[in-house]
Parts: sequence; C-alpha cells; structure tokens
Amino acid sequence: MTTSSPLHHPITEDHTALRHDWSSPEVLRLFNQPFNDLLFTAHSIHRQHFDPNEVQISTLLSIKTGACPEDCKYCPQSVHYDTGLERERLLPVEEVVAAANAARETGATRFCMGAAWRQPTDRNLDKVIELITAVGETGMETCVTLGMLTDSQAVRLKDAGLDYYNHNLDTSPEFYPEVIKSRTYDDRLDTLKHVRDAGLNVCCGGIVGMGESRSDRAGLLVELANLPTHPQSVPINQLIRVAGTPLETLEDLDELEFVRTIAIARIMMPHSVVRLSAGRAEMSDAKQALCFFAGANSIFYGEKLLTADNPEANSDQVLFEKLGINRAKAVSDSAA
Ligand code: SAM
Ligand code: DTB
Ligand code: SF4
Repeated sequence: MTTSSPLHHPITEDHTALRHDWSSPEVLRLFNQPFNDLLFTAHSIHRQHFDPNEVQISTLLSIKTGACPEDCKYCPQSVHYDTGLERERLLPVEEVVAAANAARETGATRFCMGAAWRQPTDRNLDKVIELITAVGETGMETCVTLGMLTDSQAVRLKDAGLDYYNHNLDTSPEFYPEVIKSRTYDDRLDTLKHVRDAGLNVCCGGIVGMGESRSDRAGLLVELANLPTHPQSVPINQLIRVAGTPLETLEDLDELEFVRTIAIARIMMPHSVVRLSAGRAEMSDAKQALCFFAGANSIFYGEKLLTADNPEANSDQVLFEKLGINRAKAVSDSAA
C-alpha cells in the first residue's frame, strides 16, 4: 500500500519525526551499504511520504546573466573565467512574465529566477520584487536565487509574496575552500538563517562530481540534514563541466555513486522534495529512472537551466510516459 501525499509540505516540520543529529561516519555507513539494500530503504521511505509516480516540475530563468564577481570554480557566470558567455542585464518584466506563462503551459508549478550576483543591492531587490509580484500573478509558485541576503532583505522578499529562496551549500565544509574562495561556508549558513527566519521556504542542496570524496558527499548531506529545519526543497546537481571553468576537465563521477547520493538524501530528509537538478542532459534514461526510484521527485523542465543545456522538453515527456510518471499539480490545484 502506498501512502501518497501532495508534493508540497507545509513549512512547519514535525520535529519528533525528523532527525537533525546525523554524523558523517553514520552517513558513510549508508554509502557503503550494498546498492540494492540502500535503494530498497530509500524507496520504502519515499513511498511512506510521497506518491512514487509523481514529480514536481520547476522551470528556471536567468534574469541577470554573467559578470559575477564570485569565483565559484564550477560556474560559467563567474567573471574570473572565460566561458564565452554573453552577459545580460536584469530582464524586463514583460519578458519574464512571458517565460513564466510558457513554463506554466508545459506543466511547471514553480518558476525559479536566478541572478549572477554576489548579493543583491536594495535597488536590485526593488526590481526583483516587481518580477516576483508579476510571476506570482500567473498562479505559479515563485523562487529566486540572488546570492547572499541580509535578514531585512529576506523579510522584504517574504513580504513581497516570494515562496522559495534557493541558496546552496554546494559541498562539504572541508572541500568548500577548494571550490570557492570569495565567500565562506559560514556566509552561506548566515543567508540560510535569514531566509528561514523570514519564514520563506528554503531550497538548498549542492553539486556532486566536483572531484570531492565520498566523505565530502556525506559531509554535504550531514550539513543539509542537520540544519534547524530540513530544506523544503533539496536540489542535487551533477556538475556540468563548462569549457573555460577550472573544473572543465574533471573525470566523470560514477553514475551509481550519484544515485546513492540521491538515495541517502531521501533517507536523511524524508519529507523534503529532492530535485534531480543540473546535469540531466548527460544522463541516460536508466540513470534518471534509478534516481526517481531512489527518491528524487522534482526536476527542472525546459531546454535551458540558467545558461547550460537541459534535456529537450519533448524527451522528458517521452521519459515520463515510459516511466508512468505524472506531474505534480500546483498547490492551488491540489487544494481545490
Ligand atoms: N549567484 C547566486 C548564488 O550562487 O548564490 C545564484 C545563482 S547560482 C548559478 C545557483 C547554483 O547553481 C549554484 O549554487 C550551484 O549549486 C549551481 N550551479 C552553477 N553552475 C553549475 C554547474 N556548472 N553545474 C552544476 N551546478 C551548477
Ligand atoms: C540549483 O541548485 N541548480 C540550478 C538552480 N539551483 C538555480 C542552477 C543550475 C545551474 C547550471 C549551470 C547553468 O545553467 O549555468
Ligand atoms: Fe556567481 Fe552564483 Fe556563479 Fe558563484 S554560482 S559565480 S555566485 S552566479
């Protein structure tokens, strides 16, 4: 018997049921389990909390592209690396609303807007708030990712009606300085606190395949699950090796190791929506199917992520049909 529940959990969490005291050795023991045992556990937990045949759809739009002062080694938008990316100023509201309406037509329930900033200025925020208001009027959930936020900026976003803020921890605290020098892990934790305290839903995850060890993957998941509240949404990105970035020539991460990471995220954060995020354009149908079995229940849909390619909408449609996966309905639809 499947106990299904909508893909949208309220912001409040049942603290008695969820753990926030994971240790790295314990999580490494999960990683070391036989693959079938791990996937069986993850899938069983997944079924207790979600409809296993339902996936939530988000669509991304880069609202301000390139020329970012940060030095994140994976990122095509950093000013430190020559990736041949055309920079663009903040997009006008009409263009953003047109993209949001197009995304809604394809079945997306959340529209995520990303800006290549270290942190927004208060004037930047005025303009983003206009975008949030306009996208909110389409009936979609809104998410933005704008870099670091102060506590008062987070409150302004909440007051403007924003639903989710995305800010990733990216990797373990130990591996982090190998990837990013221009802001610290604690800076990220501070922003997450501001977002949480403002009452926004938190979207927070990381990237795997950046040359980190299994212990680092365990360390990232420990940090995410030991936050005071599990992030409502947990994006697990597979590194897209963009030409011109320092991580361009890294080796492939073993694909079953990626599936294990998804499975363990599901076990540790059983109520969170786990998103199979960047990197799907390079994944086979079979790998994605294993990720959905392991507990992933959200994707980015649409031919572009922020700047990188995502699978063609049509091939995702075919994959969903082959797997018998349905798109989760919008909150407003499921409440009806
Ligand atoms: N500038 C803001 C920030 O970093 O907080 C928001 C946009 S940033 C592009 C959002 C996230 O995209 C990053 O935290 C990272 O996890 C992910 N990302 C960026 N480049 C990526 C890549 N090449 N492969 C996988 N994920 C990537
Ligand atoms: C997240 O964790 N992944 C998305 C979203 N949050 C903003 C971004 C992926 C970016 C991939 C590289 C690009 O498109 O530039
Ligand atoms: Fe800038 Fe965000 Fe890219 Fe880092 S990940 S370089 S902060 S756009």
